[in-house]
Amino acid sequence: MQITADDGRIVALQGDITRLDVDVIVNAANGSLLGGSGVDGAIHRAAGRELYEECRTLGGCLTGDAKMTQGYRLPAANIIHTVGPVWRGGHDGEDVLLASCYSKSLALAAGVSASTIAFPAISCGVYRFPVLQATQLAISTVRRWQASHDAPHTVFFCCFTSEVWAAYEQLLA
Ligand code: AR6
Repeated sequence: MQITADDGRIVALQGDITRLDVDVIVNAANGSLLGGSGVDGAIHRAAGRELYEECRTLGGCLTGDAKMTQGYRLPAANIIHTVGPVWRGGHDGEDVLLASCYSKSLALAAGVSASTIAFPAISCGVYRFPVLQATQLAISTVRRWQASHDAPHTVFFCCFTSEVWAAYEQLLA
């Protein structure tokens, strides 16, 4: 199932991000960039050992920042690894940091002229960010980017849980 916004530049869909045939997928990583659980674990398993080897050369990543690697065994040519904020109640700059994950990832994707990019629900798993708030922030940050940039043309929000899917369904319907 998927929902496409009127202008065709935002699509929400259900599924496993490692299977998507897009130019770039985004990973919800941690500061070490050396792998973890959740979507991070799935991406490292699917891309293979070479991804880990490249990540070791990157020197980690700050919260709210993003770094790009090759996609290796994934259909996607590149992976952008971003580090979302841990939810600490909302008074610790979480909104600004999460928005930064989306905008920095979009800028890196534009830098390789990506036409399509897929995001997981950054910070909505282990990092416990409230799903509806994260979803609103993701859509508004992407819309702000798209208002002044042609690339990436289409942004996919890949929903792995029914809660995340329900939030996008509510906001895009
Ligand atoms: N495809 C798409 N989304 C997925 C997949 C998948 N294959 N697997 C899980 N998700 P999380 P975070 C969803 O915990 O909250 C890791 O250990 C998941 O259901 O992966 O940013 C990192 O190394 C949820 O909706 O990321 C960090 O230490 C969303 O992806 C930490 O977790 C994000 O959940 C990052 O925590």
